[in-house]
Amino acid sequence: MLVSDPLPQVCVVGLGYIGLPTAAVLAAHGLRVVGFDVNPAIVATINRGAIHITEPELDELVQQVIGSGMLRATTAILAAETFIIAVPTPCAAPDHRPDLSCVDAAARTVAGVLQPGNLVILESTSPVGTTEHLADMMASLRPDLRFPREALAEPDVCLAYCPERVLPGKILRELISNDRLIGGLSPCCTARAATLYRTFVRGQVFETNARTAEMAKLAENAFRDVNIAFANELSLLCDRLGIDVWELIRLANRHPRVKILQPGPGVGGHCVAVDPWFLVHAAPDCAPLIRTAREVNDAKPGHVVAKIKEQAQRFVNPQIACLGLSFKADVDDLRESPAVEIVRHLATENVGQLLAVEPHIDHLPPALNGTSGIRNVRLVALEEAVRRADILVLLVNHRAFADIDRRQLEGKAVIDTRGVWR
Ligand code: SAJ
Repeated sequence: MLVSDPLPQVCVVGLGYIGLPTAAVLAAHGLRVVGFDVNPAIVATINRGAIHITEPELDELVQQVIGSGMLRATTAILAAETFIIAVPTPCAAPDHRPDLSCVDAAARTVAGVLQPGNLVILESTSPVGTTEHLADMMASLRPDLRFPREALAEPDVCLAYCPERVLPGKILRELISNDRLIGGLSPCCTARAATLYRTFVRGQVFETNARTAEMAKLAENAFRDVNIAFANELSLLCDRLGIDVWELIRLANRHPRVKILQPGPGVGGHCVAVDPWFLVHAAPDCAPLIRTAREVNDAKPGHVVAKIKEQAQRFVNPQIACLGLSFKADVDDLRESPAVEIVRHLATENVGQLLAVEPHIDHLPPALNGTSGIRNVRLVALEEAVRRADILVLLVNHRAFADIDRRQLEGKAVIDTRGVWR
């Protein structure tokens, strides 16, 4: 950056599934944006106008805002007017404790360049109290600045929590159209953050406090998890009672106040499968339902494995085609994917020859290749897998799989965990 360059209006910290689209959308709305990431390969890719993730229309937008100079990426943190922190907050094994190390590292990095008048926004899904924790941390790193604690009317630095709520696959659309919750550590923090989001959000912007906004994000994903657990539990009951769960749900949903979600091979991704644990961890005695839902959904891959093994007994060294590895339809994201867990389980137990099909990737993830000692999984094209398979397992409802000519399934054992081929 040249000394004469104006201060970026926004610095987005973390250029992943949320940070990069957010940075690009802000830049497309006329703000000077710099994106910071610790990964030099990601930064180089973005500065070439390319992207490192799969998300519809994101490549064109990034190319456009990099080309216009409104967005650039860096591995060196720069001063800016506003910082948006969008880094991962996984939960750590074995007790699902929230892992805030990336948020803490981001806050330390930002603290080093803070100036009076700055606004810091946390978007990462976080346990209740994290925004207050960041204010405490930054205050101890920057005793020269006043942070918004103890009802300070005009702090030097404002802090707010503004959860992202976008659905992978529809991120660019939902970033703009979804309602947003803005929870500042004080009313003036809330107002400042709300003004920023109103520059690009066409949904409503609701103002609240940081703790409520943090909890709302966790409640939304726990709500979805509990509802999917209900559908998954119904699928087990239906299997036992000889009923087609997909027909059952279709018919039950004809009731005006019933809207049952879809069962599947389990719940994956870095959000719905993780965030409810933040609530359980905060107060285990208050959250038995949320915990049980997590356990029901986490047990689902095991039920699918048991079904496949039952079918496999009919063959000598069967060829098993596993269609889909991502955590849900039409995305390339394999994080916390129940499909990967199922294939890995089959591979570890040497249940036949495994033919994995995943149109969104070029090579198998470490969990399924020689890196983890697994040698009986091959990534193959859909046609080859379908042709060779004795057992066909549909794990992800990718569009490409729905269109398979049903005659190709004839004579094969079929396990359709998503109800696509009914
Ligand atoms: N799933 C089912 N049955 C269903 C719906 C989903 O088995 O009826 C499974 C999916 O296959 C997947 C998992 O649940 O494995 C999660 O998928 P999802 O589409 O429900 O959610 P995510 O993880 O892609 O995005 C969620 C969204 N949260 C809610 O819908 C409440 C999104 O709005 C959030 O922004 C995102 O989490 C996040 O980042 O927190």
